[in-house]
Amino acid sequence: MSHLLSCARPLAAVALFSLFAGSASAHIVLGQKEAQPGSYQGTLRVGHGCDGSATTAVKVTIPEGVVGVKPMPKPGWTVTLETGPYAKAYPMMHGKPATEGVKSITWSGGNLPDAYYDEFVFVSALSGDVAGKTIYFPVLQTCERGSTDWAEIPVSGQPVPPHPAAMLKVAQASAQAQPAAPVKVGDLQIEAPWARATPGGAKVAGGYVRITNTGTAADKLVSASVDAAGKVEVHEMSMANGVMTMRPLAGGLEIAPGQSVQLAPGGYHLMMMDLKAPLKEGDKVKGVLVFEKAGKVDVTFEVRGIGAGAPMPGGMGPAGGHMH
Ligand SMILES: [Cu+2]
Repeated sequence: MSHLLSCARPLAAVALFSLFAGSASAHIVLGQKEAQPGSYQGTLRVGHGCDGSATTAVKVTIPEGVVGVKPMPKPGWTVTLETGPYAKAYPMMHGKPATEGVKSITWSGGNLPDAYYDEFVFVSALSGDVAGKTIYFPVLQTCERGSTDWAEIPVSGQPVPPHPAAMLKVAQASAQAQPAAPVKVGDLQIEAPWARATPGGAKVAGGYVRITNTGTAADKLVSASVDAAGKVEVHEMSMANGVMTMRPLAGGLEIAPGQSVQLAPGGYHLMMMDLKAPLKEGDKVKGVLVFEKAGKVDVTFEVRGIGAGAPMPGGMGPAGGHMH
């Protein structure tokens, strides 16, 4: 940047600088902007002062629904808490419901020069009330000269305001907590369809479901499709030379009368291939299962975290091709 500035004419340099000042990296933000409901460590990143003046205090206001807040002490700074009643009682993992707690944390008395960067940390619990929501932590930054109130709430479809509050996107409560009702088609009952999340841009994902045949004749799962994948195959796992491998199931997966077949990690599964986008925990993936007799049935796969489901069977090595 200094190189750019030295080459640019003074007027252009000013324009360039204000552009940078308005960019996201210049705001006070939370280090982790997406979280699951439950425990959350908030790290406020302060990357500059107020128009060049050193930061001497940082006050964060805790939004409703964020409970059990505790600041991390910071050498050289004095921590002050403001507490008060919550709008309602929040059930806590341990002990009684929380009816009151920390409403704001102020770190003061320190000195963070404009040229330096620092982090201000607290732990908290994200209650079910904020699950699936985007919440905001207003931050008041006080400096040797002046202050900046990072309290503006962005409105979707509009440009980000100049001084936005720190944003946190809270995921929906986990899929396991709310199993979908079984779907019936003919004599078949389809339960708990789910798929594994694909962090790191994997192009394949495992899909799982429980199928019960309540009739008197066998049926077969012959094919499947999902909106999110170019192609879906029904796979089986098998041991070959001590290594777990998988292959498409020729002729489909039979569901005998009176039997349940559980597609699960390490066993039968739907191989979702050529994914159009990564599957993220909390997503819902619409698909269709096709049975020989019962016909087509619409299902919705709940996407769960990478760690979900049964552990991988022993011996499954790189020859397995993909993880599930
Ligand atoms: Cu497979």
